Amino acid sequence: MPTDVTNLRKLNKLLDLLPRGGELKIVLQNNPDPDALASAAGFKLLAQELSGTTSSVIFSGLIGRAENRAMLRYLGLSVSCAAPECFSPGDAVACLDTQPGAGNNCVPPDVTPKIIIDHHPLQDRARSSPFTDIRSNVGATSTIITQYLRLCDIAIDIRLATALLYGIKSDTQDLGRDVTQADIDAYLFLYPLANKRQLARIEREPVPAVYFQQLLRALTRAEVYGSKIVISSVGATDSPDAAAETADMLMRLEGIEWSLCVAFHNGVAYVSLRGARADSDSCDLIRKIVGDNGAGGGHDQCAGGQIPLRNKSNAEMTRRMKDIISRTCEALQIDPKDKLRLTSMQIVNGKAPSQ
Ligand SMILES: [Mn+2]
Repeated sequence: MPTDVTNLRKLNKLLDLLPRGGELKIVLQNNPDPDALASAAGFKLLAQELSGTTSSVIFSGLIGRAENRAMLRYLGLSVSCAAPECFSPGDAVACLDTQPGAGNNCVPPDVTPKIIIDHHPLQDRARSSPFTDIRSNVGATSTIITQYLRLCDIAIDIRLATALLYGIKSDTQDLGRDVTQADIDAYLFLYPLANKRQLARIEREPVPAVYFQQLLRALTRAEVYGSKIVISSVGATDSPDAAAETADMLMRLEGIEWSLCVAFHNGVAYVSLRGARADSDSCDLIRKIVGDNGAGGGHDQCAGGQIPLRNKSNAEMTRRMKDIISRTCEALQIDPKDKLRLTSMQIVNGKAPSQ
């Protein structure tokens, strides 16, 4: 049980801000992942127990990944899709696993959230919120939420424990990426409370045929630039999460330092970037790649960006992909002509050969 004084002080401030017996809108990132969904369920319980606050969980986009839908089903958390018009100026809003200004949530520009709990780098717009607990070094928002629940001695049932455990597990790739002692402590606390058999089922949730078709497309298109980075695109998809999933998978290619994958969904290019080394600074690289065209952020080994498209045409997607590749090569000082298609590469001594 952590007796962290900072957490206690923050908890007192949180108590002042939660609408007592009132309503709270919990806003997550667009297309939320397991960390965001588990954090929402945990914070909803915290607000209910502390102040009798009733929370609704909202986001834009969809829950694409089969595993995430399975987790939500098991968790029994009701969520709804938000449009900007469902916010009123007087609303009590809490942002979890995202912040205003991050470019990946539906908080309108004129709404200041009362509460922000996140583990992504601080955004300027977040500074005007009365309560912020933003710890960019922590591996998952679920870790922070678990700390609050423990601090308040609130019982975490088997479903919530399983979800929070999965949130930490998936954001840190089984405690192997962007992880701190706080994540490990939360993980070890949750582990005995969680349903491991159910978690294994969630992680092996059946996927539709289109999943494999998309995968084939991404593998066929994958190219290694300068023996350093593998870049691919899943093309137009119903599941923007496919970019992150494919970037994770391509990161396993031996000999490379980076992996990047793009998914085009509903007029937006979703860019996922992964770095092999613990000090990769993916956050800096994604910002260089996205530039002024959109928004991006993340951690050392894992980052993401969103770039709005001018239209949904194939020509626009091709143009955007070319721009992403040229910006990436420029940032990494690679000659864009120094490239090899993944499917025709020969592996020499376990390393991706250069041309
Ligand atoms: Mn997260």
